[in-house]
Amino acid sequence: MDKKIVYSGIQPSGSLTIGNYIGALSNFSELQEEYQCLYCVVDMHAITVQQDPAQLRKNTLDILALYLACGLDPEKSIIYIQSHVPQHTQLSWVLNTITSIGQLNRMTQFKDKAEKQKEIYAGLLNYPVLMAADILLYQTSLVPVGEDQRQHIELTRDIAERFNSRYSPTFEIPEIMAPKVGARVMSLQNPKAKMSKSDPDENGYILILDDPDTIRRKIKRSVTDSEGVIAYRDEQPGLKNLIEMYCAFKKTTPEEVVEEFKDQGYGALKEAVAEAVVEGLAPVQERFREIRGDKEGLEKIYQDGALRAQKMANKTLRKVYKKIGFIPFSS
Ligand code: AQP
Repeated sequence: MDKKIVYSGIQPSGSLTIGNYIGALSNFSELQEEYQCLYCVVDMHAITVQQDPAQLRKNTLDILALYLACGLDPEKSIIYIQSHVPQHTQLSWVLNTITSIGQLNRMTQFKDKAEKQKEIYAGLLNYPVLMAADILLYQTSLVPVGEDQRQHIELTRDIAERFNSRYSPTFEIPEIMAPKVGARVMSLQNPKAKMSKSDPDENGYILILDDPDTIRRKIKRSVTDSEGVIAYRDEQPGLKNLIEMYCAFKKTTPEEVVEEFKDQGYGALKEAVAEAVVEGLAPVQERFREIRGDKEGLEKIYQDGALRAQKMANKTLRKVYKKIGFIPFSS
């Protein structure tokens, strides 16, 4: 039997945070044995907010190198760059014609991002439709992403079901696969908002590539509360976030962390969290430096990945075009 398909992507809209790492990237490699995985750098998503071209190029290659540094194996997984596979935008156009504007307007991420823009462009509103195309093109069963993407996956399922019932079964209906711990890492400065790579306050996030002193400094400065009690509860969101970060890196549970630190102050917990993050990221950072320096090696991987992805994507796109009544064209 063919392996089930896993699909995920990360935007090169900045340098990756430990939110991206804990919520998504760190879970990718273990899926490679059981599933056929596709991991994409979604550069077309990134341009839904303005990007500096040189920075976009650098961020794209950085993410590719981070994929490999986190254990993705190009022999097992298809690793590629979204703009190298035109079928994503081709399918996205078709899906736009069966997606209601009302539904897109209700997307939380759209509302959050639109608030920060002087002018709102159509690409930002249509972002989730492109994401639906990314997923549906490959007949994906599972999408490993953070909790912030749940609404987009629900929309993807709606769109797929609409297409399937209007024409005939065409798309696999995908499911979200969010991690148990760390599905929503929060900002260190505002623990009610998610940690984001495009946060203008750099003390709000920790980058995967931050050096140890920066990591320690940011965690030391993180916002907690004045309760003075180590507990894992919603009323202490800053502390809750730190405990979850610790759990993600140390593979332990919040209850065990509370037990371990209950007689100590916030300072001791912060120090332990910082050391866990520094230690957890060190091997990834080391491998990243080696891989990022090998420009030709990276190029070979994304070229090969794009060809393999195009082949799979074309199969679905042909079916879709035929079902909606487009005249087949063979070049
Ligand atoms: N704070 C987070 N906690 C857990 N998971 C997270 N992810 C992002 N932030 C957190 C997960 O990372 C993957 C890649 O995300 P993305 O770059 O495609 O888009 P995003 O969710 O919009 O991430 P950012 O960091 O917030 O980017 P910007 O600031 O550019 O919008 C996804 O699986 C996501 O769930």
